[in-house]
Amino acid sequence: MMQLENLTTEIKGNILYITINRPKNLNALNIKTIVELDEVFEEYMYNDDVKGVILTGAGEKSFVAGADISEFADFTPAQGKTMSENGHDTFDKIENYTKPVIAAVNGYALGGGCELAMACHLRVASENAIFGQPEVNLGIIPGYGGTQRLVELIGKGKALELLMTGDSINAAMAKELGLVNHVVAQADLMAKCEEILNKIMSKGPVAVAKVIQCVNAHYRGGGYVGDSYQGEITQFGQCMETEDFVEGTSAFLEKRKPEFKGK
Ligand code: CO8
Repeated sequence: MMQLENLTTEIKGNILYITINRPKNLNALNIKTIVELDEVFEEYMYNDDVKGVILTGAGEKSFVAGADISEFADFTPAQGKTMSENGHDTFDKIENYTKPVIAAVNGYALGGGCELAMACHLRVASENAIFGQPEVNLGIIPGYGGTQRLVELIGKGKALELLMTGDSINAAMAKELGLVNHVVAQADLMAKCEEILNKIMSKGPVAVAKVIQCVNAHYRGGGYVGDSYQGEITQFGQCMETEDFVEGTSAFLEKRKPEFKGK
C-alpha cells in the first residue's frame, strides 16, 4: 500500500472510514488525492474485515471544495482530458463498489466534491452542507461525472439549472431535490451514516452487491428496455446459487435472524 499523504483510513466495526485530509485547502481534490482514493478502494475490495465504507472530509467546514484549481489552471486540452479520464475511472470504481459506500457530507461539496458524493451509493449531509457545480464560473464543465450523475439523481431540468447557473444550494434544498438521502445535525452525521450502513451490512452481502450492479446498469446503456432489465434477470437467477440465499430464506421460514456469510 502506498504512503497516504492526503487521506486517512481507519477500520472500526467492519466499516472503513476514509477521510480526505487537506483541510487547509477545504479538502480540494488534487490528482494525488484521487490516486490515493483509487488505491484505498482497490486495497480493501477483497478485505473481509471491511463490509461498508464511509467517505468524508476532514474538519467541520468542507467535504470537498472541488478539484484543486491551482493544479489544473494551466493544463492543455490533452492534460485536461487525461485528468478527467483518470478521475472517471476512480469514481466509477466507487460507484460500482461491491460494498455499500456512504458519503458523509460535512460541509462544502462543490464541483469535484459534489461529483465525488454523487459517485457514492448514498449521501447523508450535515445541516451546514453546501452543494453545487460551479465549474461554469471557471469556464469549464464538470469533469468527474457531474453532467451525468446530477441528471440521474435530480432530473434534467433541475440539473441543467444548477450546471448552467453554477448556483450553490443548501442541505435542505439538496434533500428536497433528491441529491441527498438525509440531512442531520453535524454532531449526528457519523452516527446516522453508521446506522444506515449497519442495517445494509446485516443483509445478504451478495444480494446487496447485485442490487448495486443492477441499479448502475440502468444508467449505463441499459435504459428502460435494454440490457439492464436483462441484467436484473440474470443476477436474480445467480442469487439462487449463493449460500446467503439459502440462509436468508431458511432463517425466514425458521423464524430466526439470518447469519449471512457473503457467499
Ligand atoms: N481548489 C484549490 N484550492 C481551494 C479550492 C479548490 N477547489 N477551494 C478552496 N480552496 C482553498 C482556497 O484557495 C484557500 O486557500 P488559501 O488559504 O491558501 O488562500 C482555502 O482553500 C480556504 O478557502 P477560502 O478562503 O476561499 O474559504 P471561504 O470560506 O472564503 O470560501 C468556498 C469557501 C466558497 C468553498 C471557496 O473556497 C470556493 O469558492 N472554492 C472553490 C469552489 C469551486 O469552484 N470548486 C470547483 C472547482 S472546479 C472542479 O471541481 C472541476 C472538477 C472536475 C475536474 C475535471 C478535470 C478536468
